[in-house]
Amino acid sequence: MTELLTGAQILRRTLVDAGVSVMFGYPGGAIMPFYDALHGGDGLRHILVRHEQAAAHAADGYARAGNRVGVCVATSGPGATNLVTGLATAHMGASPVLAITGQVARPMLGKDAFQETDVVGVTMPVTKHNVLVRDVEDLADEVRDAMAIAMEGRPGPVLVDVPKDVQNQKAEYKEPGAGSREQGKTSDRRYDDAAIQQAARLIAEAKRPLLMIGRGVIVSGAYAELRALAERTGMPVITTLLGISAFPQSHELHLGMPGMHGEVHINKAIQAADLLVGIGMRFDDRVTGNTATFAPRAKIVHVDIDGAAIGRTVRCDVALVGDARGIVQQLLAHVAPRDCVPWRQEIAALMHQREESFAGGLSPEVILSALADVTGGRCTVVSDVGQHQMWVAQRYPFQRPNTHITSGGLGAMGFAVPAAMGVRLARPDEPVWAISGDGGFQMNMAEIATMVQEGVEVKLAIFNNGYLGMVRQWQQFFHGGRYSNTPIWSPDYVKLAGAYGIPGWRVKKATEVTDALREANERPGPTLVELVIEQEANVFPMIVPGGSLSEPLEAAPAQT
Ligand SMILES: Cc1ncc(C[n+]2csc(CCOP(=O)(O)OP(=O)(O)O)c2C)c(N)n1
Repeated sequence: MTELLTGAQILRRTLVDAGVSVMFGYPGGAIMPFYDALHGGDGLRHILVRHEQAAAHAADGYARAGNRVGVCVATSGPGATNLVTGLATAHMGASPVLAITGQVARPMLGKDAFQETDVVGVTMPVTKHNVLVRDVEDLADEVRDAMAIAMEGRPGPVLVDVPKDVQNQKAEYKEPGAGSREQGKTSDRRYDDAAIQQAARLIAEAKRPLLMIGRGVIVSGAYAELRALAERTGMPVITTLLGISAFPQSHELHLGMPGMHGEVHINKAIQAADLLVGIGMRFDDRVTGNTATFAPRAKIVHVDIDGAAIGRTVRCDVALVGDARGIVQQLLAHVAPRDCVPWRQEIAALMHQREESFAGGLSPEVILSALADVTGGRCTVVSDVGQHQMWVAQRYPFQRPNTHITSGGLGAMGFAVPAAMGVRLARPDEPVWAISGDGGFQMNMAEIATMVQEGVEVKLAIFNNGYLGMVRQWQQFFHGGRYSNTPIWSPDYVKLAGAYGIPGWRVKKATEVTDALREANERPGPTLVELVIEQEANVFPMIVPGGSLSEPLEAAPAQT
């Protein structure tokens, strides 16, 4: 006789059979049958976070670091709505997250029942797919389909909403059938040959070509292919914020980050280029500045798995829709060896030393080079949102693939601390550093308790400038220096660490940085380092929002 399981037990079995071993969540009334099914079992570890937003960010970090589905769980109503920022972050960051939410029982649906929120409605614009499961017979296949959708094409978040009575209904558990969607990439596919040849011709003819690569290269694992393409053609490589660590930073062809906080010679190169080959990136406004003046001399070849991204913000001369790895492989067969030495020399001549605004104090440069030294580059850096995020992107010498993780698309403050927990669980063998500002850190610092309770070893660094720094910088530059609600008080972070029972250090001088970071890196368990930096330091260079890449600011503009 086949054994009948409850919906909750089926949900658990489905996840385990799909290879899920860790998930992040928070219980509540409408999801209690599922939590009951988790009790005492093994093979599926549940990390109890302190806020559902953290569960979604942690699942996102896990997904990005592990290139697989990250799972988060919440109850109905407030539990589910607390996931929204995390889902939106995963949506913009192309990260495969599965959210499972409890829902009120079917007879209560639509009756404004206690903790009833139409979460399918609320999350529709921030998920790739979402579904309310009304019949336990469909539950396992809905979860499997959702997981496959999360991974296929441009990855993204999905949500499965399960009414409480469906969790209690009984049904037979059906093993994954032949009918369910296939997971996996399609790198043996053939792409549009004519477009590939046209792209190869443009690459051969261009005098000033540039490769611009984004997170799509990381998602498709196209590191070797990209490197081969760059080395065969001599094209300099620009990595977008989300493309950082898709190409070794120290490689002679690597230039750095473009756009709003890109180095001047990089943006000037874009403006002088006669060909841009964009791969796995979406030409967003932080990259292009004013699109009317962006790369005025360049033909654009755009490779992306998301057809909707092509032609959306900038013109496109050759469109290639598909997996970056497969397309670059195919392109390599048509690209003849060349070098771009005169062009590279031209770019090198545009480089100049920038005056730093750090008058002997603790500079991000000193901090980030010390971190690279003490970790020997063997770590993943998860950054939050703000000035510190830009300093990390500009200065940390990322060498290994997918070792830089940040909320680049949504720009959600509070991301780094919980996301780093997910990264660490996906990468238990290497240090994971969460770098936050004093503002973003205070958004999700409650997760230190999760780290302690669950033994998740995250290293926490706080760049404390006493301000919501990036907003203060904009107020200084564009709002007459009126610092409206950007000074921000912090608790004593060393005492805070003590309250959670973890070691903490406060660093004020450049000479103390290396020792503190080394100790924090080497001590087992979570550790915290507060770095007291100059309060009004600014991120340079800067393109004024909506301005042209040709007009960088390298010092604060005159007050308006
Ligand atoms: C959730 C959220 N709220 C508001 C913002 C707007 N914002 C962008 S950067 C920033 C300041 C960040 O301050 P802090 O965390 O101290 O980092 P810093 O810029 O000083 O390095 C703010 C408020 C945001 N990105 N995310």
